[in-house]
Amino acid sequence: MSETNPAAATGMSADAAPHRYTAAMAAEIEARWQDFWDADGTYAAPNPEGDLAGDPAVVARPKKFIMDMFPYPSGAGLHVGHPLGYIATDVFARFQRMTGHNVLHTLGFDAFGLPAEQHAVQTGEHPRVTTEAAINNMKSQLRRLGLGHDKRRSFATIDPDYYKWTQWIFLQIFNSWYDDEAAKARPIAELVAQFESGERAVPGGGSWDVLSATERADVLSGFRLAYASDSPVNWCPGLGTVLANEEVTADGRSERGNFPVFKAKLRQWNMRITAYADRLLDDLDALDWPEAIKLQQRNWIGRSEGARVDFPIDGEHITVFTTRPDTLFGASYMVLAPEHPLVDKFVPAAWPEGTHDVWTGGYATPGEAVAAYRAQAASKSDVERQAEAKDKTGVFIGAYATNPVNGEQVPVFIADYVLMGYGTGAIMAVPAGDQRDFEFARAFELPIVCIVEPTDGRGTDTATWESAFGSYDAKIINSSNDDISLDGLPVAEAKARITEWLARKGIGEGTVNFRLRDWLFSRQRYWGEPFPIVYDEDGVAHSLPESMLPLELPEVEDYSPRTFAPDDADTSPETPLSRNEDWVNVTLDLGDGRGPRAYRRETNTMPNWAGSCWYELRYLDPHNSEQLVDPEIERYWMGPREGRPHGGVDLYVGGAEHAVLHLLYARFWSKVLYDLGHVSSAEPFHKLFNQGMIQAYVYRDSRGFPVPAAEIEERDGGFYFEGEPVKRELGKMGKSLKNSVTPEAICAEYGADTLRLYEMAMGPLDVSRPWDTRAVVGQYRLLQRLWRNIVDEATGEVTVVDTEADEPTLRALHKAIDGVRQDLEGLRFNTAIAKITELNNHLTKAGGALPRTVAEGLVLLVAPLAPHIAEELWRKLGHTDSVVHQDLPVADPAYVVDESVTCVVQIKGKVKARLEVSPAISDEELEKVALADENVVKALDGAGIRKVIVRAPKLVNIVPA
Ligand code: ANZ
Repeated sequence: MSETNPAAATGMSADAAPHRYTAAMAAEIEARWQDFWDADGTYAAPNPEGDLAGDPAVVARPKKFIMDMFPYPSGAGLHVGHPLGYIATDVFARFQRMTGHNVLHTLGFDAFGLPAEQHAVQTGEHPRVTTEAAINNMKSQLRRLGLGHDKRRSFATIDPDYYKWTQWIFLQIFNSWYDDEAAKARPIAELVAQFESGERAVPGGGSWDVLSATERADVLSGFRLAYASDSPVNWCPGLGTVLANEEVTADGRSERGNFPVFKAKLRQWNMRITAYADRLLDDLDALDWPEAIKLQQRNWIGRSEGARVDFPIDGEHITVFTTRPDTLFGASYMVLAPEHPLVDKFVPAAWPEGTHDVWTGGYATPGEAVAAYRAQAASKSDVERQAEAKDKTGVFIGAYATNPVNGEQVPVFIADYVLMGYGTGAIMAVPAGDQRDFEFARAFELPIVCIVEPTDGRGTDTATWESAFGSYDAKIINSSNDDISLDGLPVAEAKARITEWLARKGIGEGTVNFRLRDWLFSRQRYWGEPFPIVYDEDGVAHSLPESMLPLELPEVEDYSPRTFAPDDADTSPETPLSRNEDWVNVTLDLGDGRGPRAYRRETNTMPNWAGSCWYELRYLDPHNSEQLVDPEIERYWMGPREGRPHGGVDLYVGGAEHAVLHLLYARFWSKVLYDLGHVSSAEPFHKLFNQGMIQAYVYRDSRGFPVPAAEIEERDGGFYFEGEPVKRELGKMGKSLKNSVTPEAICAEYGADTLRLYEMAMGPLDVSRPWDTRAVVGQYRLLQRLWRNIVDEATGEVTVVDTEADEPTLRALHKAIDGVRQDLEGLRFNTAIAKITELNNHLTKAGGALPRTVAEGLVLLVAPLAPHIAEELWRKLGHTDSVVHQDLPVADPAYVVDESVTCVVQIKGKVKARLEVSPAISDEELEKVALADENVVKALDGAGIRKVIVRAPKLVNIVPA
């Protein structure tokens, strides 16, 4: 695949140097050590107890739990972009092992997923078959990279032994409720006990014992952390399933596959993640995550402080949510979401006297106008409805409400810019302060009352305004009644005062509103975890007892979900599981004292996110058949420590695309398990790091089609394919852009150690970088020089001597040790490699046989990055135990500090400053340092410079102009 033959590239024939480090030798060394590590269990991390318990001395060390976001086993296999993060965590894990830690590092597979299922729909082949083949292929690809995984701890989410516990956790969530007072989840049985004893009033009134089983189930459903409900959901006909809000893109399409998404009313399972909104926000503070990801989570959760205010209408009231109760005196109309349930109640038979023409939409009656507008709104996604730039539409419903602060009659509209799913689904419109209201008011010729004194000089005559005015620094005006005045107050104070007034009058209260919605948790798919839920003849949902888990997926003939018409309320999607009557209809004894009965199984499956919501816990205790995880083992690996109050994985590396999906869901499950006492960690991942992407050049012909990148010729700065010029751009790596490079190809050409070094040397880990196959050879040469510094290429014998190293070599060695340690700790692998390269070059230049201590130091430094060659050299140096568990050397500070010399800086012959500089400093560098010195700048006092005479490292003489 590459033009360069590495043996030829070094200018010597293989015969002259039979023991040169070549691709063939790398292949042999790497395979041999990989076999050894597997057989020896070199990477087995001992647990404090259980079947993976091991050496207590190792367990006594500080622990490090280092994880990758586990991969979906794609049928296409890995290209060189995929392992970037896996190599990084492996280097870090090796470094931690060599600095006294008990390191848990392994990798499993997130294996339920759409691609295998779509393949099954098309071909009838069981998704398990394709998925397992893909897992095996990926395992062998990963093995070739020499990753130090504890393979005893690997699993796939599709293993029934694993999803048994996913189902078990679902039941924990189903069987619990959120106690707001205690601010935590509790078993639902404790809520039932409160209803029974009367300690808690039954919602809707009445006593618990007179309720029927169905009525009780309905009440509990309103509390359970997992509940089924009929609600408008995101229905994606293209995927044949409903989707969570997190899976719908900003332009209202499916994140996967980019299909349009519609709203449909369906009975679905939800997770009450909203109960945890505050804790999900608050606990972010103590996590060591990139600020950008924290911000995305904060925005997604979207906490808004404001007030609910009641607007009287026809002896009832409409409650609005506003973040600006201070603007109440400027509320000149109201808007309800078209779907708002109260609308129908207030729509009169005829338009009131004097109704403005533009308010009616041209309809003869309010009823017709409302019906027509609703139909129009239903066909749009939330995003389309909220789009900033669009013209505001709506209709008057024919009724007026009363503004509670000034008694004014305000017309009530429905308009699609108000969403049912946010706040109360109703707003008070303040056109002077809110741009959407302003545009609406202009379109519908509604009054715009100025209630904030503009600070931008536009004046208070709103007729001349071109937009709403919003500023928290401005003062409130035109806002008083007999009882309260906000005039002259700044916004924050006015908010506080009016909120207090509303509460006192019983017409409103301060409230916090969240953007976060409950998590839609069921899918109409085959290839997911079945719900451990059955329904009795009354439709009441029951949990399966733990003894019936795992509930395995049945064999089916047809994997496709059957779609339905989203606008037809009588149809519903037919799930692949529902066609299996034998599996669906069962007689079971649930052990609840009711004896064997007929039940119908839930036929939806869980979303793909379920398996990744808790997998870190299973790595800890993967074979436990009695418990999800032994609490003592969990506490050891995940429990809170100094500086990490919520516990969690010590390092979690993965792509930034999971900011609100996986990372939010996993945090939520952790908190439920924590509340229920199953784990000691309330957060799954203490430190998160997002690696950059490996990009690749895409070459396109004159028609814009990608052409194979491997066959491009470069000459005179241009690129050619079959003689024709092509254009080069940066893009993703992959089959469709014909620019994939496989790790196997690079391993065959240079070896896995070279590939590892190259990926780590390409740049800082969090930055995206273009792959360049031609540059890989640079790291290969580094390893060849390393080898040659220790091994005689003619005889294969080590050349080290048992003499003391000279001073410059000791300095070079200890500086490298010091720098590499710091860089590896800080995940700066590229600069660590630069320091090793520098040391290696120093040794090459110095010539002669290396002192043993220097050779060993060098090998140990290389070991985390290029473990195979390091293991080989370590053994050649006479050691009988693996390099993997050696201690990384510690730098002797005496050799690390730079010797420095004092440089005198003179201006017009007078000494103005003395600088401590490196003896090796260049004239240019020294001039820069001298001119930037504070005392020099002061002495020059702005005068120009005629001439600078530099005699590095001791003297700088400045002649001012
Ligand atoms: C009056 C007002 C005056 C408002 C003003 C804003 C500025 P966030 O910050 O996102 O929470 N709103 C409330 N519920 C809504 C819904 N269901 N659909 C669309 N808009 C809704 O925004 C809260 C503000 O968005 C609320 O405060 C309300 O408008 C609007 F100068 O009330 B405001």
